[in-house]
Amino acid sequence: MRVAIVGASGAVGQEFLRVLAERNFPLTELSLFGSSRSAGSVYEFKGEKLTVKELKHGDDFKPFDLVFTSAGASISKEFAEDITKFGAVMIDNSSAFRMDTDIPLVVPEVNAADAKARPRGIIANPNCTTIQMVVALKAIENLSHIKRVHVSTYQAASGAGAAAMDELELQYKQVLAGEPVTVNKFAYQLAYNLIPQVDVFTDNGYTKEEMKMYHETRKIMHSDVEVSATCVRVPALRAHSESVWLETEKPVSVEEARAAFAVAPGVEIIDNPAEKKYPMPLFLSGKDPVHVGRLRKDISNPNGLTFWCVSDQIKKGAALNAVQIAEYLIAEGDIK
Ligand code: 11C
Repeated sequence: MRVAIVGASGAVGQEFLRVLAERNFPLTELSLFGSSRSAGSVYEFKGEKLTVKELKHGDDFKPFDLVFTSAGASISKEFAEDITKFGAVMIDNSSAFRMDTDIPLVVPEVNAADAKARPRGIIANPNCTTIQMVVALKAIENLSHIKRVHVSTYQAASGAGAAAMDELELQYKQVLAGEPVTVNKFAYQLAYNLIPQVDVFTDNGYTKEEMKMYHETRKIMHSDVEVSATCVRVPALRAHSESVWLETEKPVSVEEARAAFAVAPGVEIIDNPAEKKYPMPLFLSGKDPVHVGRLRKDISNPNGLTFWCVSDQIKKGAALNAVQIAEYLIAEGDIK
């Protein structure tokens, strides 16, 4: 398996290197591509030094079977043809193609088989907030159809990239030193603050991030579920958290939901209020699962359940999900 990563210097690109090594992904060759700025950077993979090549139009992707892209939607659109024209499967972490009807949008725990029908050779990786929510929702959907979801997200700085994480750390230092605070990556200072806006606003008053949660959840789950999201940037570093209220067609008890989460692929329960055990982003960065806790009956709705979940945004929210899609295709013998 000859593999390439496009956007290798970014936070997700770097996570691809770690995840591929950690999972001993069956590759025979790994090449890194990036912008002219990151070309020449050297990264280590399993003891070998790899130099980032500049991403250019042409035939550079001819040797590859599989290409992970994470360099933003405009780069994905611009280079999709170059990447796929010789038969490579492109697993794209950007929002470029997610809602195109001929592009599968895949979370392996939910709709792995969708990855098989890819007329353009492209599979889209969903938005990080959607990925963790649908992994958890699937467990409940198996018990009774979910009609409605209300969700508030608590999104770490990592969602805006490595430079945003650096800026958050810098802001804390600057505030404590009484210095002027650097604000580049978000509309406002994030340190000691919460910002109830992720991405730009759309005409209906929701942000693009919130509308991604609506549309992507329906596409991945093949569902008419109604989703109303409020997405908030919080001063956590790299794991996103979500508060989820859902309404099922038939009532589902907490015991049934807990039993479903216990066996759900990709889910780990951390839920013992008596011992103050619940998922928290500080302690779950770098972990694979979607962690679910604070599970309880919604006292305002007999068909309602509510829970809290936390997952590493760069890992399951991006690189790990993409690698799991590739692993699925390999297991199915569906990649050349
Ligand atoms: C954030 N969820 O936390 C965003 C980042 O559509 O892939 C990922 C945006 C996307 O800022």
